[in-house]
Amino acid sequence: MLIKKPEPIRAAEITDEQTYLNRRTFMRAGVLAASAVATGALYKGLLPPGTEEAAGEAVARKSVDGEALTPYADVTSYNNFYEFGTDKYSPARRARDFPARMAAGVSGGEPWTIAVEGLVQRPRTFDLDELTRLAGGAEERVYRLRCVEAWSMVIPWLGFPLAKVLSLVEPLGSARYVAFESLADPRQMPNLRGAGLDFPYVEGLRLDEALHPLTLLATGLYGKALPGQNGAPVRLVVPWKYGYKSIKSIVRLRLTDTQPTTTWNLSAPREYGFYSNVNPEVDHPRWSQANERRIGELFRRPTEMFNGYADEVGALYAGMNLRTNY
Ligand SMILES: Nc1nc2c(c(=O)[nH]1)N[C@H]1C(S)=C(S)[C@@H](COP(=O)(O)O)O[C@H]1N2
Ligand SMILES: [Mo]
Repeated sequence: MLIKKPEPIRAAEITDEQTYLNRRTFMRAGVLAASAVATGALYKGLLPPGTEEAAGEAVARKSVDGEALTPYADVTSYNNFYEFGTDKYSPARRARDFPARMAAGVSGGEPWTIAVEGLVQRPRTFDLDELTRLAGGAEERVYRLRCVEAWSMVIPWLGFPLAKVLSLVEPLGSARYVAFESLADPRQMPNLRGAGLDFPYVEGLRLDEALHPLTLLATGLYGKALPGQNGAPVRLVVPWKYGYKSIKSIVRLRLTDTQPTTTWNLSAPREYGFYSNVNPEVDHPRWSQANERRIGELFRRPTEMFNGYADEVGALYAGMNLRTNY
């Protein structure tokens, strides 16, 4: 996998997270400056006025505001990935060698590709390495991830803005949404029949959400390639929405003019809406969303509107009723 930032990748071969943090302190200023510049250049004209600048700054600020990273061991052992099991610990056991199996050709074995199709000028299937290169390489982004089950983590992702991918295929004027689809391969995934969900896992974003500079296609975390349990080799990360929007092991993107079906909305429409914005004021029908358990911490903390990204993304929902559009 081609990644633009050779130095931190090597640094992170060291699994010790404190060492990683120390190295990171030296790296991040330069990396973030570079990403802010790239972001500014790319999104001119695609976003409502004001959003672009706010988002560029956000990337830098949210990455350096001093919140402790969730330890690597927790990020990679406490997961939701129903295709590999419905409890938190099965994915780490059952998906750990998923990327290696794919690469070795034991089952599947072809290089990972993502098809980008639908309402676009240039539909295309990308090899993931090629896509990473065309997107300008992977950069580091530290984001909070807030699961709908009221726990959260802080994760240093490696990835590139989804907007870069969309610009490569040139969305048509009629495109209003992006639909995402995960791999659903019974040779790879042991729990496609046991989860009580329809697979492939599908998700969706409004086009302006998909184009927002915070929306990331992640190929790594803690400076390393994504472990299977975290959605290898490529997954979405939408930090202001509940974790289930961040669909794993993506094989297809489709630009549409109608709102895409989403797995959790299909399974329990009253509990999981299309928007799924983190909102402490709108409780899940069966539990409160007012606070959360940060994995590794003792005391619960209050949940923030849009998971703390309100300054950057609030404008996307101006005038919308966030109780009915949950
Ligand atoms: N394909 C797929 N993607 C998925 C899921 C899943 O079960 N299948 N679970 C979601 C949920 S509920 C959460 S909270 C996040 C968890 O990501 P993490 O394990 O990397 O923390 O992945 C999301 N993406
Ligand atoms: Mo979740």
